[in-house]
Amino acid sequence: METTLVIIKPDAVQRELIGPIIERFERKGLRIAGAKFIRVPRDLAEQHYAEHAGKPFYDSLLDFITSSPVMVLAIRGSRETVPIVRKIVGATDGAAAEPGTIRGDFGMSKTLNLIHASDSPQSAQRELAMWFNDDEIVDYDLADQRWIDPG
Ligand code: FUP
Repeated sequence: METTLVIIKPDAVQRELIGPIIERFERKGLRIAGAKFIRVPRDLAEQHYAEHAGKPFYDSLLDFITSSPVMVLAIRGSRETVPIVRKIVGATDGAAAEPGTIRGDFGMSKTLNLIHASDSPQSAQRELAMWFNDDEIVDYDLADQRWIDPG
């Protein structure tokens, strides 16, 4: 089992795309292991985007992610969840992202790019710990798991 962090960003919330985005993960056979709808505190945004500190887009990135509520998700699958979710999300810039991906289908901006997904298992662990307490991640089986990935 592998779990990753997804953030449905302010632009997707404002454009009422929470449902269509979550549907893509559910249809793939991934499950929601944690979910919260919050306005992002500035210090958490700084911690989350620490690797981008000093880059030209950093301040506007913080302004954007704190500008309106976000939906934070822990998404869990039987294996390779991090790369699977990154494929479903698509390339950073919506203009370049492949059709069929979330960013490719719903957006065309590099900044307002709808969604964040952890880029490695290490990042996923770090980011899940940043956004969720242990007791906010729920472990359970999907009833149809044996029809999704029997292993
Ligand atoms: P991604 O892993 O696809 O979410 O993208 P990055 O980690 O490279 O970038 C993190 C966020 O910074 C992106 F979601 C959007 C923002 N960004 C910009 O606004 N401008 C850029 O040139 C690059 C990234």
